Amino acid sequence: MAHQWQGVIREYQDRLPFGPDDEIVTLGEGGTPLVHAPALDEKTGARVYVKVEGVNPTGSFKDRGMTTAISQVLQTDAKMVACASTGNTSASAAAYAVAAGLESAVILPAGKIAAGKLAQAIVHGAHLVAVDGNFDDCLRIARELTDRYPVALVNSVNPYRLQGQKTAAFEIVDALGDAPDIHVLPVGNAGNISAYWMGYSEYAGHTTLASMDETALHLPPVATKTPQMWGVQAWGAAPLVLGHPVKNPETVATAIRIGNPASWKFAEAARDDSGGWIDRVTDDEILAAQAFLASHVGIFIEPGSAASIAGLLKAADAGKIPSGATVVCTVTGNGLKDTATALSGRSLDFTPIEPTLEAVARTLGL
Ligand code: AN7
Repeated sequence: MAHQWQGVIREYQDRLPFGPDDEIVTLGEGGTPLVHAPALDEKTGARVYVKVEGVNPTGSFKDRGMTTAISQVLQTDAKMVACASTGNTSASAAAYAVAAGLESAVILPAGKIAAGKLAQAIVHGAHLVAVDGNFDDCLRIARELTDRYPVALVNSVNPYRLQGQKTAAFEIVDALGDAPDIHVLPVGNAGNISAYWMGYSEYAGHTTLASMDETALHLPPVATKTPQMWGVQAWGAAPLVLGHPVKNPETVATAIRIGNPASWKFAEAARDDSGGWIDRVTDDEILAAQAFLASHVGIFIEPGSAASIAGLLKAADAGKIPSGATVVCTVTGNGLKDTATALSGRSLDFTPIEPTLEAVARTLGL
């Protein structure tokens, strides 16, 4: 029978705080590929899958949480949504606001947003505010703004965001038949690691700090276990590794350039309750991992996403990956959002040659 994927709210409605008659806003998010990556098996001795979130409608995992957050806003009087963002949240909020018939305001750290993400906010008609500060400053302002004015906050401190994002864990268990042994993902504001842990836990029949009581646990368990959660931060933006906020976070991976994560407590609980850890990787390791996935697996991801692959490879080098373990790495955003970083440091020669077969063949060394 013909079936088109209905977006995460309809696909997982019995596990989300929406009824069948509630009006919802969706762009068809979720249902993303879980790709087996033999090149990563070879590097790690495990069986490694990559959850490719860059194929979501706006090119990142944020869409899973935006369908739920914006659908909940429809139940209120708010006519405008707002968020602080390192880029992907603003792209997603702007797009889903369009679909909902709402206005959007995005508060961004000036000069630190990848070009593709900025273009998305602009073409979707967001009110753009560039602040002379970092993401943490922007989030403080977004919280104050939405406290003071009739504007709804759609950052991941809005609990509906994590509700939507937990569906990625459901999809992985549905695809593999059970939870993996290890789940690796990049950590910035720490919402996603908290959401995955919630999803895995609810599928195994228990709740977490981030669960919303009325929705969790009225269904039989689907998974027999939960994975260890391994989080990866950028070296210069690693508050959860250091155990204290970082005042001036810096990394080439602008998506995760965050010094004081909002979901700090949830992320620590995900780490500790799952028996996992949170580590950090250097910018060089991030860029090498991005290049490796592009050239050995065939998936082009943004630098922030590459933190998970870099963390996996670092753990493999340290002998931390049990042989034969099933490992899932979430790659959170599409490489096309930030081509400048992907191409920097490469020597490219685009000098045109004569328009003949001979000249082309000679150039190809054939
Ligand atoms: C590609 O868009 O915080 O730990 O404002 O864009 O849940 O914050 C983005 C974060 C990982 C980190 N990968 O996730 C924003 C924003 C990509 C991201 C993260 C982000 P969280």
